[in-house]
Amino acid sequence: KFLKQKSIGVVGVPFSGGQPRAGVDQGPLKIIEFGLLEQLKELEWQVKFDGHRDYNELQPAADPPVGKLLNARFVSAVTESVASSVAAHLKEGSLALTLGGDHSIALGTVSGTMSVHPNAGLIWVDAHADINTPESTESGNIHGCPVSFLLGIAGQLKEFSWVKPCLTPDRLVYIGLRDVDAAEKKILRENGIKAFSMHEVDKYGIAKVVEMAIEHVSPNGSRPIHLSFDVDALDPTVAPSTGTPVRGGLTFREGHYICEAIHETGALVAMDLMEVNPSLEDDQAVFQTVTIGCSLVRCAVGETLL
Ligand code: HAR
Ligand code: MN
Ligand code: MN
Ligand code: MN
Repeated sequence: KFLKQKSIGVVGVPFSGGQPRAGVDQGPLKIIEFGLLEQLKELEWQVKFDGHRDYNELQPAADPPVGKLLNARFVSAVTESVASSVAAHLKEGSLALTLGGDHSIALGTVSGTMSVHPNAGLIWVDAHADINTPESTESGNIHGCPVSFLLGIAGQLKEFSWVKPCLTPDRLVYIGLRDVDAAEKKILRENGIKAFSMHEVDKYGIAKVVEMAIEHVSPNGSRPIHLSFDVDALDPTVAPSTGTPVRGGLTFREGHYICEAIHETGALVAMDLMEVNPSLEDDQAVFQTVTIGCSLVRCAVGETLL
């Protein structure tokens, strides 16, 4: 519907500067090593991948905290570059798939999507709301903040002068939340942002939740959809290798169902797969996490059970 061809542009972002745990930068390399690109080709997608860019060349010589924010200049430079990579794929009419890396990268991916599809809806699947502002963040980790920047409720920082508020609260919906800071709850409430926490998943079931989520951001697939999937939305028993696991998450099937249902809208234009950290937990856990990451992507682009 919004794509010109059955083609996927893959953006690998080996970057961890939005949070303190090393290893999440190895996520994209591992995911591709596990064969994701071949799997996509088997699903009859044309795949464009130019190799992993070395984002370390964008690291500034000095990057002292900006207020509480850590690595602000580095995050800004990387996400600006990611935004243009995503936009380039979308302009060609391809689906943009971004592999993280930490979730600060979504500041770039969503900005890129909105620059090409200004009315796109954003479905944010995560244990966390990632909507802290530079003022409200307690950790200073920018992976907890990208949504506030996108909404323009963060206040302009000169280090992020390239960022344009490109998202409105009515085009944003969350699924999977269960670890939301008090300040974030206030932001969600004050901006009337639709959020389906694990409580709603329990209450209505995943099928109803996804239906309501899609209806909110893209009724009948009428608006392009950007899916930003943080693997920590999944329960740590199914996706253990991630930096901030939280108990009580989505099951294996619930995670896949979200991707399958979004595929069925025919409106998906961009997807992020974020926060896979192959240096956490044992080999078996890493295998499980990377494998599920690959299968979530496949379902989002049309793999079916039958
Ligand atoms: N809310 C906390 C903070 O702002 C924790 C943030 C998130 N961790 C993530 N993002 N993995 O989804 O620091
Ligand atoms: Mn996140
Ligand atoms: Mn998270
Ligand atoms: Mn927390």
